[in-house]
Amino acid sequence: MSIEIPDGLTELLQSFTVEVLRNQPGDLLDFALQYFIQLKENQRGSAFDNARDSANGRPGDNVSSGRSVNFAEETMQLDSEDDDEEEFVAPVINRFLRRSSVCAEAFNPDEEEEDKDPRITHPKTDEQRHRLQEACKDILLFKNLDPEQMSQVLDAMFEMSVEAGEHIIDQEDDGDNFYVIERGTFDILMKADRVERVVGSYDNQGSFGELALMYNTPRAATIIATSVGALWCMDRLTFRRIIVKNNHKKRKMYEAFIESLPLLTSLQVSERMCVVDVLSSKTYSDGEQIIAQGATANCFYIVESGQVRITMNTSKLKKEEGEGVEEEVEIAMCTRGQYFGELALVTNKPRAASAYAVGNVKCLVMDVQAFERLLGPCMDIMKRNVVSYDEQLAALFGSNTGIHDNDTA
Ligand code: 1OR
Ligand code: 1OR
Repeated sequence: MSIEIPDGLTELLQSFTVEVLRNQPGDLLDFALQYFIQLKENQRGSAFDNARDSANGRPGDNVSSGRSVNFAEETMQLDSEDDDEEEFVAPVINRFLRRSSVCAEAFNPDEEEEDKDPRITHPKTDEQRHRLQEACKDILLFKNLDPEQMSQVLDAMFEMSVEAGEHIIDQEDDGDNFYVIERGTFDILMKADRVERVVGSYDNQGSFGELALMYNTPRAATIIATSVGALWCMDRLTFRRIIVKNNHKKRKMYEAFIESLPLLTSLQVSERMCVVDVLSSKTYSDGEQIIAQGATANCFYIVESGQVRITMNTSKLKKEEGEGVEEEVEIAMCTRGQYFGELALVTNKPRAASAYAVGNVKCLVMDVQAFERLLGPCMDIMKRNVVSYDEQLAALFGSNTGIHDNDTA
């Protein structure tokens, strides 16, 4: 008796097997269920798209559809040999399907199959790409990427508009996307002992949602939009393929330096590695201003190489009128392994002094949220320094400067 193999069965099983190998799901049955449901939906969707497009007499356009992601925009750049396999289109298992148990995965980017992952591309107009580049230019997690990696990151990102009150992330959920803020304000909320409170906020800049993707943990906080806004999102797969791989290299590169820093001695080794994950290296040329006295603070710095001159504008210190001319005086010099820019983050005040590069300087930079999250145990050392600033300030200018009042809460 001959058994006939139905048309498409081999391709169906092959594609399913590839997705299983690529995603390494914890629950195979659950994954299979989601995979085949998605496949069916894709089939229905493309039938709908074909019908709509032929009715309109044009292929689907690229105009972003606002809050909801336009799935029809997404294209997969598969290897050229895959191009002629038109009959069977495997569903993409990434942001479409929320993972049931991300915590089961180990943090081992070496095991992730970089070259076999499909590249995800969301086509963009020139105007969208320009806005995306602007939003990403100060994102610390992107600073160490090479141009090819950066271009893959930009290709993979997609736009999302949000309304005030909208929950972008809920604490304890699985992580699906990483978010870069184009505009809008957002609150960071955390639950402790069943009480949820606001622990921080983002104001028209920054990024969030990296932790669950980096460490395969549930979301550590809730993020709620407090105004209308716009976000750029990166799917989990692309984030792991590019950013997590890059972090792995970064750890190797900075391990010895980070271990040598007196400031971080109160942290455990694993905590110091988490510090490396969120640090990025920035270079400054001779004379370039790194911090401006009086500015709002959002970063913390560790000198990696070169020297940083800290100066204070004395006119802002002397409160009584007619006390001499305005003068920018050098108050400290930071060299490799020393840090600066902690004071304003600890006191929640504007920058107390300015910082300038002397010669070519490299600094490791951390944003305020990571500073608060990771450097709590180092606060004692920092506070001791702040007390010494106060003493020196009082010795130089008297006790009426008010710069460090009520600080180190
Ligand atoms: P995620 O993937 O865990 C929630 O999803 C996101 O909130 C998280 O990534 C971070 O990007 C962001 N602690 C934990 N997560 C924070 C924090 C934070 N700030 C922002 N996120 N903080 C510690 C509070 C004790 C800092 C608060 C300013
Ligand atoms: P920030 O966030 O206020 C400027 O940004 C940084 O300069 C500040 O954090 C410190 O990290 C750094 N007083 C105030 N800030 C100082 C001082 C300082 N030295 C370095 N910074 N004093 C000098 C003490 C040797 C006292 C002033 C006389």
